[in-house]
Amino acid sequence: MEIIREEKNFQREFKNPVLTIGNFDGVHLGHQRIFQRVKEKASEIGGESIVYTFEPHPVELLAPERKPLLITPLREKLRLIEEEGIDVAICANFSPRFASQTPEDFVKDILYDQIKIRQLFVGHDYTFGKDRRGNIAMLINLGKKLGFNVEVVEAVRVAGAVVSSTRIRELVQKGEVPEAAKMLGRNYPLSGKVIRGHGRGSKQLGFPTANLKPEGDLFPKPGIYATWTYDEGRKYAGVANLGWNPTFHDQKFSIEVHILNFDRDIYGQPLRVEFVERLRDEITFRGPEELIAQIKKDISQAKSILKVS
Ligand code: ADP
Ligand code: RBF
Ligand code: MG
Repeated sequence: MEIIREEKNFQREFKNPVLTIGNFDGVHLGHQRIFQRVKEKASEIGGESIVYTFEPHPVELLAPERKPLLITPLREKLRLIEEEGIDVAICANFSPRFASQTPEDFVKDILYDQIKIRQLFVGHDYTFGKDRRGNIAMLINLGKKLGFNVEVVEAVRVAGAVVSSTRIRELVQKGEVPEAAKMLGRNYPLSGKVIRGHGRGSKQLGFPTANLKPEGDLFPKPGIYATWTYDEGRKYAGVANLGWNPTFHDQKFSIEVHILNFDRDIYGQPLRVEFVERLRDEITFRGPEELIAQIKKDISQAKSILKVS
């Protein structure tokens, strides 16, 4: 996939561009359906499939008090869009200058004159621009006036509920990670490098935990989870703890994973942890013995959830 980081003056012409526009945070099942339509259309007319997205998330600039925690940091989002089989991702810098364009000017100057779209796909609830003035009706009208076709892709539902980035954020923050996974089409992950803690996991408890410095800022509800951890392309079952280690009066919030059947020094390495199911809240135990007994129970519960022995 080609990644273009400018919004204007593209270095080349696009061949029969079929484009969709949006934030696509999470690249969830609804987004995936839109990308499939774009790809189908592109292959039908021998054109290029293009996803036009923004960085940072427009709401961050337009209404900072409502700034969403991202499901997918930019790098992860682009990787997932590439996995969908899209040819080109255009990532426009959503600056104050960019935001000051009217929706009509943006569509005419950039999408129509510069990129020369003739086919546009949008999600069922797509809005853009200040006060959400850019909407589907406006796009359809502009399309008729300028000469491009707009197709609206219907919502995907999971157990009757419309799949949306907002809903997925809520589910993650409530610890309902299996429900989030059903909407995402994959488990909710956190990626980051392994950092140093107090060294207590291995020395005092016999359960070393890789402490993660996460890339994103959308965390599952604090507590204990069954997880899959990816290290150098290999997948390991495990148990993660998100919280403050109250038994040891730690002040700092930490994200730690004990990886099963694993014994390696991985300080400084990148790790990806997927949250499969929440087991319980963090508890203040009277001492390490009680905590150790509980961790053993957590591990056996996680094994049964992950179907490993
Ligand atoms: P810290 O407080 O620095 O996190 P720990 O005592 O929790 O120290 O040990 C964690 C470190 O041990 C990890 O960062 C990793 O390098 C190593 N390690 C070895 N085996 C495991 C395992 N099974 N799960 C997690 N980390 C492990
Ligand atoms: N610490 C707590 O204070 N309360 C807990 O309930 C708790 N549960 C944990 C469950 C698992 C599976 C793991 C791996 C750790 C847990 N911890 C808990 C964190 C523990 O205090 C921490 O890993 C060590 O202090 C080392 O950082
Ligand atoms: Mg640790």
